[in-house]
Amino acid sequence: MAEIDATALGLRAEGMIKTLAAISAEPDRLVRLFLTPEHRRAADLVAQWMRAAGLTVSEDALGTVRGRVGEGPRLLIGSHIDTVIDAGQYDGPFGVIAGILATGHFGGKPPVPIDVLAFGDEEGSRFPSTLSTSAACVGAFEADTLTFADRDGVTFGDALKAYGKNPADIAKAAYQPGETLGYVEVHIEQGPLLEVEDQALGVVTGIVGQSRFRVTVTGEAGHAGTVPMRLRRDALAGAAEMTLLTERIGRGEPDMVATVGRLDVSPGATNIIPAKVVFTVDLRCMNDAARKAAIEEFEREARQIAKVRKLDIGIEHFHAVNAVPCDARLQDTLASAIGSNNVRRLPSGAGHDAQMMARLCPSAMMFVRCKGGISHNPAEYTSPADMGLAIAALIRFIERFRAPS
Ligand code: HGY
Ligand code: MN
Ligand code: MN
Repeated sequence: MAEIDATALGLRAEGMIKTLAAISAEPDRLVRLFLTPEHRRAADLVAQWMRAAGLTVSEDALGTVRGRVGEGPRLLIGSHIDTVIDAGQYDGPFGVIAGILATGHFGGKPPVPIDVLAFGDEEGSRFPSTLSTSAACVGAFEADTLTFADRDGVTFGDALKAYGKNPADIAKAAYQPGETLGYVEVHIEQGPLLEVEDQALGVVTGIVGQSRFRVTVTGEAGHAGTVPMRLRRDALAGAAEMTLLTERIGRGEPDMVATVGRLDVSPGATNIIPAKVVFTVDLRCMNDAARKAAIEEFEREARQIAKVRKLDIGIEHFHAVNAVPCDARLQDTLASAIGSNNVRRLPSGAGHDAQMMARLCPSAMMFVRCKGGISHNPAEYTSPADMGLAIAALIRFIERFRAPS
């Protein structure tokens, strides 16, 4: 087996991260959304890297780039190349780059057939969908997703056709039973634990369940100077109270988080009482029952706030995924590949394609330390040394990987 030069691998990964990060819709911040020209350019670059690593490249009906080596049931290694708005450079891309470099280490003859997958819609930054491309791989793509529209009113289906794909082919993207042996994803931790505990790598025990929904609050526009406070139906004041309700609910459970990440006000003028507010809620918890109870609590209390303020309220759920435990056997293989005695095992508060892939085959994740735990932020960073250790551990994982009995 060829020697593993973790330092060289980390430096190669760093160069690839920088090259990919240059592909953005905007000059001053990293924005690379699903089915955009930037996605196309990034997919072409990743395909080029896959071919250079000795992989045979294809693309499925949702644009996932697949690099294949070997025949027969296979190990899947993947992550995503789409980003959030004003993103960091490592969230997603590092997992794809690690998969390519680790698979390429075997010079076309890995001990197990492998597909490296570059998913395009993990973040859900363009359409109100998320994990749609990995959903297609597991045969769980929901057709109504094709009707979802982006901020410009372009539907998922139209964007897919403009990208050169045929929605009628989506079903063919699904791996068939028996085709896959397991899925592994390498990802930055996006949290502070590994850094605080001075661990470069960790093994993920489970991925949090999450719900995303949109709240529309409707009041009445009015003159900011002439309408007395007691006679107002101020949609933003109501939404603000609901935002604090969201925060209170998130604080209510030890491992729950709840976030209002986006809020649009109309008509949005200084001297007009806001008539309508649309905001999103992202609510997560490892305990699915607690998450569902929290949503019921939010809906009940938000409706009460609307009633008292004589506002109308609409709540539309657009994403829900249950918490997923990572496969115990693959966790152990990852821990042995990492090698140190007390490998840190930790849950993921971020969602990942691994959550969806677990519907298809045993799935696991390895985390790599990131600076300050910062992510979804251009300050996101992980060192070439840590990336090299992660890729070396992934290589040893591939060597140690055994098909489920
Ligand atoms: O939001 C998430 O958890 C992931 O980064 N998409
Ligand atoms: Mn990610
Ligand atoms: Mn992310």
